[in-house]
Amino acid sequence: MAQSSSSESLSSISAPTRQILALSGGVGGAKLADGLAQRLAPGRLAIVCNTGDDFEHLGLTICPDIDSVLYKLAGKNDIERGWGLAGESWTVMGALKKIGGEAWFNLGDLDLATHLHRTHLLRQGHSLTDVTRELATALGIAHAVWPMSDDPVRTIVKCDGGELPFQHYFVREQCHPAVTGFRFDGIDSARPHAGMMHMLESRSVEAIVICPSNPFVSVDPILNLPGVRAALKHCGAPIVAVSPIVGGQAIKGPAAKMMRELDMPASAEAIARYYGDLLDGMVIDQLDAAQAPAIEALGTPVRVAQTVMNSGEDRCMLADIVLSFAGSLKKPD
Ligand code: FO1
Repeated sequence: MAQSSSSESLSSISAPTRQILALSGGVGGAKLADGLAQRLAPGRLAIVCNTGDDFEHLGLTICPDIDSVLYKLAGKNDIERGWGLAGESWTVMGALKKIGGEAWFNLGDLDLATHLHRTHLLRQGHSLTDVTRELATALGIAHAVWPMSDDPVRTIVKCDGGELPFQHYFVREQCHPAVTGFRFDGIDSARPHAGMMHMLESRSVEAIVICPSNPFVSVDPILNLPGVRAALKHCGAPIVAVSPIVGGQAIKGPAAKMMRELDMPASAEAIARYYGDLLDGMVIDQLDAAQAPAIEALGTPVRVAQTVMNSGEDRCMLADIVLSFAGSLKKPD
């Protein structure tokens, strides 16, 4: 027995497993997060989710970007809609509408269980991290899925006509208003997720993957948390972003429209410029291969690949490409 315990103790002091940190928001983020989760064992991957889209609605705390990752990794997400659960029904929403309740934000009957349980646990004082872990475990997910912070951060979209909370812009107004900028309420006092900061500060992170998510409303809320940019800069691991813009379009969501409204070309090159020297590499789609030289001229190495993910195989292929690209960019220790 002693022997096994000493050998166990020996193995336990071996070099800590270096992890991949994925920053995710929206549908595109969840897809690549799923590909990475298929390829990496639970101890090798941590997925940090944007919580700027979260909001209190009908007395419930709604966390769309966390749920997109949870449902995707559990294989229960609705492919068509890109959010929510497959096999959903809308009985409660129909009844709510009949009695004059707010029905602009569609909460499916199955999805409501998530919001009811999460809200109940949060009201009991559990952290969003613990609640997310409980939901992940219940969904059979072993990978670490973390909120970017346990403190509330709320994305406010500045438009010509004033400011809108994110879901009002995205769902109620269907992204029609022209954007002029963004604000993240609560971000100055929000503490970045402790697990993420530990990975970055202990240099136990092997690479950081910025998933193909909207840079303004899915990635910036994470990057702008106090101390995150500095921790990323000094963590010694390569940072690779996958362009969310393919052929001048966002695969899903308002990223391209927002870029045009912010006087930026809706291009992979403009995304590279936007992230600037934060990136050690960028993966762009084959459709945008002609932009590779201009991006490399910025000092950002490029890998051209199929970044559009329409299947589990696509998600794993892109994950493989991103991981091998990051490995080739390893920074000198
Ligand atoms: N998006 C919509 O376009 N319409 C909806 O009614 C809607 C409801 C909804 C409910 C729960 C949830 O987790 C997500 C939901 N989404 C809806 C998507 C959500 O607005 C976006 O996924 C993110 O906030 C942006 O990626």
